[in-house]
Amino acid sequence: MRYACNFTISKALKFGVVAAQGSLKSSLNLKLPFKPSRNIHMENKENSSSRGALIVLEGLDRCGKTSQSSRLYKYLDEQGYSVESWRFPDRNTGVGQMISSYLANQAHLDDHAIHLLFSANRWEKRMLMEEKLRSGTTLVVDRYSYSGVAFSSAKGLDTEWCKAPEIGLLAPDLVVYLDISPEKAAERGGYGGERYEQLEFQKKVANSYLTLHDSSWKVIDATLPVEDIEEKLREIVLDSMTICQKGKPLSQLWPS
Ligand code: FDM
Ligand code: MG
Repeated sequence: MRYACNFTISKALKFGVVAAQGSLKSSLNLKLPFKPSRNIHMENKENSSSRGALIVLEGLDRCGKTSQSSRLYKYLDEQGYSVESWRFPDRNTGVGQMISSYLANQAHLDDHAIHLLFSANRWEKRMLMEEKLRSGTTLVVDRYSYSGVAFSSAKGLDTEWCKAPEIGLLAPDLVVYLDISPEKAAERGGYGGERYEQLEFQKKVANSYLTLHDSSWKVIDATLPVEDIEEKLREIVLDSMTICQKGKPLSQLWPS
């Protein structure tokens, strides 16, 4: 599946500046001797709920998620946006360390128990996530609740049961699914020794992901050249950031 978009970055940015100039001029009734900056745009009353965007990258192991996340982060940062790069599982917390030893096959846990730990690992970051977004920081997140449900339901757990502990977490503004067949991903090599990095299991995960697509999803063909993926990603991410900057309310999982 390929993603096509007519909305260009330059159009989006231009619109932001023109809108800010127009509303400032009319409310202050004076000529601006300067080009309004993004800060001025955010202080405008109409944009009081302006915020950063929650951008999530999802896909099978070896689909290129992690390198695209870091390229995207670097680009946004260089452009002067307030942005942070996050990932789940966040292995730095106590819960994250339990998850990490499970994935390394050093700890053995019931499938339900590890599912709840992955979820708890997101809940322990939820408040910080909301604070960052409300303060105008965009978060580029490598895996989120969709990984949680796709991987656990691929083991045979009920999908609705898997979704339940995720209810109330912040819903992403955009989920980018980097689409690759399990066979092609495996051909790329570089599967580590972690628990889920096996072709037969990844096939089941791919099927689970298919059931999770919702209106926040965009699909990019992960077999395209890296630069092409990067360009498509930037375009849809900037589009989503523009909408959030204009004051899109935060919402919660799961969207209908
Ligand atoms: N994973 C990741 C889950 O099973 N549930 C989750 O909620 C999340 C976030 O953990 F195999 C799986 C997916 C992957 C593994 O992720 C570690 P990384 O991105 O390969 O570190
Ligand atoms: Mg991995």
